[in-house]
Amino acid sequence: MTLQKLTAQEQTDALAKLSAWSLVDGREAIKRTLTFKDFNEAFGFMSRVALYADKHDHHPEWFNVYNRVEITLATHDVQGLSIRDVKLAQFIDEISKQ
Ligand code: H2B
Repeated sequence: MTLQKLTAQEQTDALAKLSAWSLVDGREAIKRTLTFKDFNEAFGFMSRVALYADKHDHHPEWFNVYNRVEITLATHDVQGLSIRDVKLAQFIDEISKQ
């Protein structure tokens, strides 16, 4: 089955469980900012996300300054949100426990 864009209802249901994430203005994407103790912790986190992204062929858009990581998730292939974004967001929440 080809990758599907989430329906409006599926988006609402997914976001209800991803309380740290919010919709990006003017774009079908979700975002979250995480703050760590220092750069070492932030980059360790990014390394774990990078391994997940490589394995699942689904990659975050992100921006890092020292201990802060701003992450945007979207599925370019469907120009919106898909189950892959939900799974990546869940993984990020699990490993960061913030
Ligand atoms: N990451 C994200 N976030 N969205 C995509 O649509 C996507 C991706 N597509 N990683 C993958 C790579 C695709 O370009 C490759 C060819 O599988």
